Amino acid sequence: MMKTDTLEQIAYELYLAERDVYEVTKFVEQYPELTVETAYEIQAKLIELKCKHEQTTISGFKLGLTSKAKQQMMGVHEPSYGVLLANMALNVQQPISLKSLIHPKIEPEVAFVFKQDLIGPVVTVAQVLTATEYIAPAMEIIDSRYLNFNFTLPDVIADNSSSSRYIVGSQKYTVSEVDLVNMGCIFSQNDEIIATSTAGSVMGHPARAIAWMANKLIARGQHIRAGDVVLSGALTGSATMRSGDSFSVSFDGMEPLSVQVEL
Ligand code: OOG
Ligand code: MG
Repeated sequence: MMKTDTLEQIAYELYLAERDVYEVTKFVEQYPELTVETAYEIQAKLIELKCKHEQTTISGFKLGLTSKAKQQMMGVHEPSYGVLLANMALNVQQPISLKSLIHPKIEPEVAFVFKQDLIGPVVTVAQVLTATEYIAPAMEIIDSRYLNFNFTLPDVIADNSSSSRYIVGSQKYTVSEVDLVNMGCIFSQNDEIIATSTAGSVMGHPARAIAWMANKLIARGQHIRAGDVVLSGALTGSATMRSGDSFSVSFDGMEPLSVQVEL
C-alpha cells in the first residue's frame, strides 16, 4: 500500500510538470509497487488539482491505447482512460499554439457526445449507442509528462493518459448514419497521408471501448453524464507536431476535420 501523502506528491509533480512545461521520470522506477488502481487514485487527485487551480470543470473522458496501432507504438498493451476538462477543448478554426506544451503529438479519434447518463449497474454497447446524442470526427493532442513519452500502464494512468488538448469537428452524425466498424479513416500531415485505419480498429467497435470504460468508471463511483464528450482512443499511431504543420482526419461519410499548428 502506498501512503496517501505519496499519491498526493506524485499528483502534484505531474501537475507542476504540465504547468511549467517539463518532463519527469516515470514513477514506477521509484515506486515499483504502483498499481493500476492506485494510479487511478493519483489521476483523480491530479484532476482535483487542475480543476481547482485552473478553475475548470470535467467535460468528459478519453480512452487511450484502445487500438493495436497505439498499443504497439507505446509498448503498453492494455487500454487506459483519462478525464477531459473544459479548458482542454480547442476551437476548430483556431491555430494551435505549441508554446505551453512539452513534446506534443496528435492523433485521430472518434468523439461520442452523450445525451443521457450511463449509470449501469452494467453498461452494454447497445446502451452506449442509445445514450449517444451524436458522433463527430476528433483529434487529440497528447503530451505525456514523462521523459521521451516513456511509461508503463500505471504511469500513463497517473498522468491522466497523456491528455492535453482535444478538438471535436462541428458536423454532427447520429450513430445510425455512420458505420462504426468499417468506416475508413485517413490521417494526413501537410496534405500527405501518414496513416489509415478503420473505426473497428478500436476494440472492434469504438462503443465497446466506451462500454469498457463506463463500467470501470461505475466501479470507481463515477459515470459518463449527459453532455459529456468521450474520445474513443486513437485509430492510428500519433504524429509529432511541429510549428507550421497542418493535420487532417477524414472519415468515410463525415466532413474532414483539419487543424493548423501556429508558426
Ligand atoms: C497514451 C495515451 C493514448 C490514445 O488515444 O491511444 C491515447 C499515450 O500514447 O501517450 O490517448
Ligand atoms: Mg488519444
